[in-house]
Amino acid sequence: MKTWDSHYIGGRWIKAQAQATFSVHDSSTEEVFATVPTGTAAEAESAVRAARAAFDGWAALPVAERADALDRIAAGLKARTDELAQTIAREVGMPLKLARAVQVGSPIWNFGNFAKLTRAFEWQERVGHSLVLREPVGVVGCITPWNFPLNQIALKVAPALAAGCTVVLKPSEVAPINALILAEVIDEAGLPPGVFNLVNGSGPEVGEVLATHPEVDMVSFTGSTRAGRRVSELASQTIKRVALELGGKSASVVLPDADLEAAIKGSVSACLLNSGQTCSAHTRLLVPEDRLPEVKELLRTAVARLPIGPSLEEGSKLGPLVSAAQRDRVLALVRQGLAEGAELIAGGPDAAVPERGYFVQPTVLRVKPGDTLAREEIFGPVLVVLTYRDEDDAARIANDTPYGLGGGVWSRDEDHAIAFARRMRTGQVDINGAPFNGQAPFGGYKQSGNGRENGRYGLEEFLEYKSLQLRTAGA
Ligand code: TXE
Repeated sequence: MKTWDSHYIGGRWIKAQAQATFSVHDSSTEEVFATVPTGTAAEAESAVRAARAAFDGWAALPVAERADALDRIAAGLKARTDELAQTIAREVGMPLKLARAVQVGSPIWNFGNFAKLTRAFEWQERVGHSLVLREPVGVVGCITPWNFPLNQIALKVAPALAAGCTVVLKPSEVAPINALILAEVIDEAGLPPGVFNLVNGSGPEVGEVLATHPEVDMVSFTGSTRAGRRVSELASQTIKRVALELGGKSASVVLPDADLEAAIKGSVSACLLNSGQTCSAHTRLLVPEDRLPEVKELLRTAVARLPIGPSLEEGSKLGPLVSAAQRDRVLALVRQGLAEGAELIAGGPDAAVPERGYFVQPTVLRVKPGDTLAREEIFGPVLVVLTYRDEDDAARIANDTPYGLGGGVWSRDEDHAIAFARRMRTGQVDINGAPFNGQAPFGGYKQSGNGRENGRYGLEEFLEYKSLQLRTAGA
């Protein structure tokens, strides 16, 4: 077991004040494999001061130097790919091979991509007699969750640093080790002291300092709607900028002219990636009423192709959930749904699972609009099926949720699918299972959040506009 006892503040590893620690569990074995310190409000304060002190210098650096620093971080992460993949597979439970590609490959790519985007970015433009400048927003507090822990950090820290902001990161207390490895990589990359700071700790203790502190200009949060609402309320006192990436209840809509087999297979994968612990997972499947019997058969076949197992075992397609609390929450919701009359199609809360590890069998249920399971984010390997009469009905059901993060549309006619996608009140729609695009904006409508991450859109989140009015009009 590894004991981490320090925070990274002002370019140095500073021994934690408190004795208390968070235990980090291997979600496949339930064993504690590391501990991290629980940071204090004073430590969060000191990290904010360090970030503030470093801001002017970092913001004034030539863009190319900041971009080079991001490239060094990408290279440092790449060199530690095996260790990071093992760590995240144990923390989160995602099968190792997939964790290597998704949980480690994506953050490396994102650090490199933000380096490129920064070099190519138009930092100023003429508008009539004005010169419009883009400048960093200032000190940024980043609060991140456990489901894609390093990538969610990368999507904030990389563009913030690229923009010229300085950062205080508070990662999830459930999956914090990958962030400590990142801090070691950043330390080796030789950034000026205070540009990047890491304080582990709880949301209420460390996170809330970042949300309230007057010297923090922006807070970028990913996590639950509950915590996001709290962060927003606290941040409003100092009118700081708030970016929120929250929950979802995204619909995969199978139109009547879709290739049904491909649509069901693709929808099941888009729901169950990371055992359903993905904010943009397609967790509601909408199918034409008269196709339901075929759909049920196809669903059973698709789910049977995804055996659960320990994350470090070859052959596991789905791992456990991240924690006992998360497993219990998911099982309780499914039981509530069954008590309300949901029909079980596959899996279920009583299906056999390995003795050790926070496992839940992938579960498919038929529900009706308005049911708890049709509306609440479950955040586990649970797909609910809803039927529709016609496309107006499908559009109404697809939009009948407080969220609007992801979604999918399936049709043999791409124009038909695009026309339907335009009716969906959501930030991303995958047509016929098309893959994720790291350059395209990612973020939510409605209660799924505010702001966008990924690519150029993600970089612009961390920038202010400044207009200079000139006498030399049009020059
Ligand atoms: O998230 P929390 P939890 C959803 C999903 C899941 C549920 C609970 O439905 O089942 O949330 O997960 C920090 N001030 N998502 O409880 O608590 C916290 O320390 C400041 C969706 O683990 O929101 C952590 O760093 N910060 C989601 C981060 O918020 C606070 C990913 C997320 O933890 C805080 C994760 C506070 N008062 C969960 N309270 C997604 N959108 O991908 C907590 N935090």
